[in-house]
Amino acid sequence: MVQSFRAVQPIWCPGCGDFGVLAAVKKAAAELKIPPHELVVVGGIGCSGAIHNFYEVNGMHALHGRLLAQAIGLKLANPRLTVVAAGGDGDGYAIGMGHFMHAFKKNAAILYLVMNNETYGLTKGQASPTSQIGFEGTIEHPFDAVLTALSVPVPNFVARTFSGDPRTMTQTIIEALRFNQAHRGFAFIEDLSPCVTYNDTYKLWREKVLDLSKLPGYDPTDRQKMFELYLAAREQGRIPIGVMHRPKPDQTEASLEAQLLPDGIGPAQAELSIDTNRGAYEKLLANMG
Ligand SMILES: Cc1ncc(C[n+]2csc(CCOP(=O)(O)OP(=O)(O)O)c2C)c(N)n1
Ligand code: SF4
Ligand SMILES: [Mg+2]
Repeated sequence: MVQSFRAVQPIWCPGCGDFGVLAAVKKAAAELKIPPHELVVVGGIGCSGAIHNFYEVNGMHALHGRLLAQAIGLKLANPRLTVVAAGGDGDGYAIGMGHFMHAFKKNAAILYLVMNNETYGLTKGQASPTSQIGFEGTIEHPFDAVLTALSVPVPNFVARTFSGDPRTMTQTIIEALRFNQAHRGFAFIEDLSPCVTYNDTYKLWREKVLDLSKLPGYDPTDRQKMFELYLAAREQGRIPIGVMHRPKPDQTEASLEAQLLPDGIGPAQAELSIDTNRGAYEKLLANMG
């Protein structure tokens, strides 16, 4: 259920990357002056998915891997809300994989923030879809969500950030939320958010991240060029970060809710009083008889 309540102290381990994400979301919402009652954070299942408990806005704890369906439903019920879905790599890319792929093509103007720590933190450190070969004995190749996102030919906003660089993360979230506010469509940010207890990758990731925006030829409006830069960075053993897709204004199409609800009013805001709708109710009752 959607509810408003008092935030509690985070239960995350000291040093968990998710603290950085929470702080960045708070700063971004403050910078954009989004009133708390107009912001909803939908959490997945996992350590990361508890994020909405630690922030005094509307919160919703989703089913495992189903946070995107619930977040898109919220946006369609009331398109004036700013909706942030936030969860883990296990939640989003394992049990939630089907919904993840479809979210890009649906293109509702919500922000999906994945805290990727390459493990299932909450259930004590098993391998997840993004785990490296050898982690907890896994022999499968890691899944790359940003590369997959780039392959969906829809003018979404796509980025990867690193909890070790909170300033860039905040700026990226601000840009993503502005993209949503303009009803330009779906925004996806994968944050590299280390699990200091079961998979402490801070040092390794600090060495390996490569901000593609610093490279010559960087152009996030050009999907083909971004693929080339991204794959070249991967081949050098680096982890690409930065905005990977930022459609030009003329590449934009109206988001799902803007197309379905052109007057900007969803069912949650509809006028349901008997007097106003008496004619429609009577017609309905007559058809039932
Ligand atoms: C239907 C269902 N299957 C499995 C679980 C057990 N489970 C809880 S959290 C989780 C994965 C958490 O990993 P991730 O999404 O990466 O979040 P993290 O804890 O790492 O932030 C799993 C498998 C569950 N709660 N519900
Ligand atoms: S177990 Fe890992 S992901 Fe969960 S709170 Fe602790 S450090 Fe964070
Ligand atoms: Mg995880």
